[in-house]
Amino acid sequence: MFDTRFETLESLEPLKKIVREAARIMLDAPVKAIEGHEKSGWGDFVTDQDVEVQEVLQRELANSYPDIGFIAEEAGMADGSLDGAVFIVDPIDGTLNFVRGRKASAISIAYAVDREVVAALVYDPWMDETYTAIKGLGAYVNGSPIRVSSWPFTGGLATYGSAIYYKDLREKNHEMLDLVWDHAVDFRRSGAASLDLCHIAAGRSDVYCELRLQPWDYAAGALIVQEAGGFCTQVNGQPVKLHEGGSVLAGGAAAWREFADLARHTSFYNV
Ligand code: LIP
Repeated sequence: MFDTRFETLESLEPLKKIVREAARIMLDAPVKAIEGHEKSGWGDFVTDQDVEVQEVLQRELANSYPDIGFIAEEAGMADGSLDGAVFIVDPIDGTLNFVRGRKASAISIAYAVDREVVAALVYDPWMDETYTAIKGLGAYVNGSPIRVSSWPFTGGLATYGSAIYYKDLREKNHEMLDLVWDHAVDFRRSGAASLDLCHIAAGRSDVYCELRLQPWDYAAGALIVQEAGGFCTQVNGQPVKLHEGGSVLAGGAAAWREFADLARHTSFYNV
């Protein structure tokens, strides 16, 4: 069943308003007062602001859309929570950047119906850039259409992510970086997957890979890339997973295909 709730770009305006209100918490937080508390291990942080932003989003979304479920990073994913219509939310994607005063973090909201994302919004409060997409209606930043680049992986600008707290992925990450080192013109590591994906969608970089993320990191960004004419899948080409975390590979057709073909011969292809 395709939900008609978000059928036009204008229908996203109430979401934008809610996100901008919540983002004030990030913008107004005096950096010295931001304390990161470790979650799953060294380097995986949550702040009071993550929880506060999430609480505002959950309250305001429930007020405006009482029949839509809510899944978020700091609340986890209960069984069955993906059934029907649901928001998949990362209240602050790029938390470690936020803790350290590095202005590379975003609020990410995906809207899924029957386990398919059909609308997406990522807000970068530092650049005041709102990325949006509705399935079949294209992708936009601040209302202007965006398209992925046509650069191939070889000679293109690569972006990647590698959460150091996943010690089991050490060798696979090194293998991924070797691939980047051998083919890309250069690489960047932002620390916020949702922004990495939006920059792919806007053609500001050409390919992005990260071996282990959570659905709230990429659910919105994946639709934005796809609606910008790109591909966003797991490294092995399978659709990204919403019920659990997994790898992410995104890019325009040329870069995505070249990276995926090269990755086929690596140990991280089916990570
Ligand atoms: C972050 C991701 C990033 C990844 C970090 C972290 P968070 O999400 O956006 O790409 O490399 O390790 O997982 O935890 O800041 O929401």
